[in-house]
Amino acid sequence: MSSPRISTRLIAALGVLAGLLLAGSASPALAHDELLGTDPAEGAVLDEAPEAITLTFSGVLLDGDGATEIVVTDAAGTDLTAGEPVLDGVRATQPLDGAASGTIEVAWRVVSSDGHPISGEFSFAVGEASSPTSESPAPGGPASPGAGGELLPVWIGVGAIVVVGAVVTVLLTRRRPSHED
Ligand SMILES: [Cu+2]
Repeated sequence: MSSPRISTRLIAALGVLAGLLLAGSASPALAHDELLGTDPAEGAVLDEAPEAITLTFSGVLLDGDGATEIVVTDAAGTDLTAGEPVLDGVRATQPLDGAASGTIEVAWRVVSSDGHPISGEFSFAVGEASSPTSESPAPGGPASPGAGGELLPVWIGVGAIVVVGAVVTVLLTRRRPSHED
């Protein structure tokens, strides 16, 4: 009577393994909305400071307390924003005070239509790019934290294989003595 019970355990263990592998391989980043474009565009050089910055995404952004944050600063770190960002469907608009020059950095964070926050940054220039900023690109770049986060599900999958493999080995080893009586 012990053989059918072991088979059931084996199937259960393999089911858990399959579930963990599926969970590990499904990349949550695929479901996120993407930033499709900005106005001004990344790297643009304008004659005058814009009155607002508009970000356009691939999905309708979720509103909420502090959900949308757009930080706009000049090379000296001065805050250039005028009031709160305004959400309109797939667009987020941040009004500016309109009196800046040099390189202007924009760091944004919004809540994707799937409920997860996404963020990024870009820069443009008014008049002439400020030399300290244009000569020192950020080391690592914005892709580094995302790449590290993607590794976690892979290690969960590898851990699951090791654990389930050990369980299956124990079950198969135990099966032999009971089979002989
Ligand atoms: Cu998501």
